Amino acid sequence: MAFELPQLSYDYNALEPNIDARTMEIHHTKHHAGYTNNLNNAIKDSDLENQSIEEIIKNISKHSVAVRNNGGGFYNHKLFWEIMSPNGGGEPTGDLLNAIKRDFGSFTEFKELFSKAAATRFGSGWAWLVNQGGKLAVTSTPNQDNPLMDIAEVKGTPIIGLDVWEHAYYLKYQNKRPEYIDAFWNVVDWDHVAKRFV
Ligand code: MN3
Repeated sequence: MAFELPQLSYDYNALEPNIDARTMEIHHTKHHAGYTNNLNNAIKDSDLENQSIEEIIKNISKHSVAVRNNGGGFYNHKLFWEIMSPNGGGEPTGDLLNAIKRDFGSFTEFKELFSKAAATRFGSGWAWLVNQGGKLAVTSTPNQDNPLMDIAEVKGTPIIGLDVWEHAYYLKYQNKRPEYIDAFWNVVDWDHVAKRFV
């Protein structure tokens, strides 16, 4: 059974002005579609065709580089679209906010830590907020790796992922990655993130 490119729950221009429509369209229809097709080609006629993307990723050290790169790319972008919304921004509430305060001191300190992880990830990669069995942690990964992978330095279940590959921001922000990171906070869907935390 082949993996399918997930549809977005909002239009390509819905995250303007924080993320521009052209970037969203190319990112979804070219990049994410490419990872999806390449993943399907990489697992064709193998037993991985019967596994979920989570199962594949958790045992990534056993699989090919093509499965690692494209399986990661498939999973990471699916999560990325889901944790953003045109009605996003603001601050989390409830259990998630309490956990952020407990593990990072305050929401502001969490944002600073996450933004720094995103800004200082050298080259292409992702910044993450992960759940480590109830405890929250911030980390980053290179390329299309993610914290579910058995090869990850810092492991956990991703609840926020921010794509900091240049293809995610270059059309609008050029080399100003920190401005893209600042804008990202305006579109984070905290209701969805809270569901992933539970
Ligand atoms: Mn990307």
